[in-house]
Amino acid sequence: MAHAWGYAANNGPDKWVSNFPIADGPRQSPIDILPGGASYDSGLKPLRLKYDPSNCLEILNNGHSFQVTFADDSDSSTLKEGPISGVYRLKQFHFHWGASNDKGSEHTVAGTKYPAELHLVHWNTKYPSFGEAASKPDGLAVVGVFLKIGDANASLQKVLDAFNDIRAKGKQTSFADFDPSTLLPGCLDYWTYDGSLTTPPLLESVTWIVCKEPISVSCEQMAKFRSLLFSAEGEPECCMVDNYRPPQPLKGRSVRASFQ
Ligand code: SG4
Ligand code: ZN
Repeated sequence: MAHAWGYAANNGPDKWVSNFPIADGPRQSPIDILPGGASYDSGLKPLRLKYDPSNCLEILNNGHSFQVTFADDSDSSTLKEGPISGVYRLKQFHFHWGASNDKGSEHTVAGTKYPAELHLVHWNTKYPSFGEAASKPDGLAVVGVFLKIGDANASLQKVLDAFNDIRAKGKQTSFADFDPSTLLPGCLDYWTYDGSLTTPPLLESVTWIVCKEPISVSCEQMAKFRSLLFSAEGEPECCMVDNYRPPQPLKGRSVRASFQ
């Protein structure tokens, strides 16, 4: 991989292994979720999500995706229960999406790709910081939510309306008073498995919690995602699309379902 990692032919997911050998590791993400292969676990609790809109800080184009970041110096925005124990704090949320509506999600369900996938990233407060947690086997918990084409999503629109200020890589702007729970589906049934970050450094530290029920997004809203740029200001413009890693081998892991 001659250049920094990305999603192009010369630096994309197939090339990551040369700089990040864990790309071929035992618990890589995403995966293709086979609903028939997931085992119902009656011991899995409902997710307890508590988000404080006043923790929402800013929105940033990092050249791979855009993310909305949260103040994480107290336990005011947290994920508890579900498949995890202890308290995990919300750090940021971001999305992955396609150049067209037939692709874009990282996880797939029996081979079905959704046009986009939302990731809410949380870290285990038994560690002192996100940075320390990110390399521990139980350090992170990411809630994944699929987006499917349908009605326009009013909550998502608030996020998309900030895009004019973050079109290019490295741009950021304040983004206040947003409640990420407004992006969750009505039903919080989920699949869960042990996995990794889906981008370099691909650390095997993520308890994945993938919601069964998608949220809706309109075609016009998907077009807005595709108006962001991978490139920085002054560089040749390169649209931010297809910023997803394809499914990785399950390698004997179990996928559990919170629902029957
Ligand atoms: C996206 O590139 C985010 O913008 C990254 O956030 C994130 O990295 C990366 O995806 C991997 O996260 O839930 N898809 S994922 O496994 O959260 C981290 C930042 O660069 C470390 C902060
Ligand atoms: Zn992600």
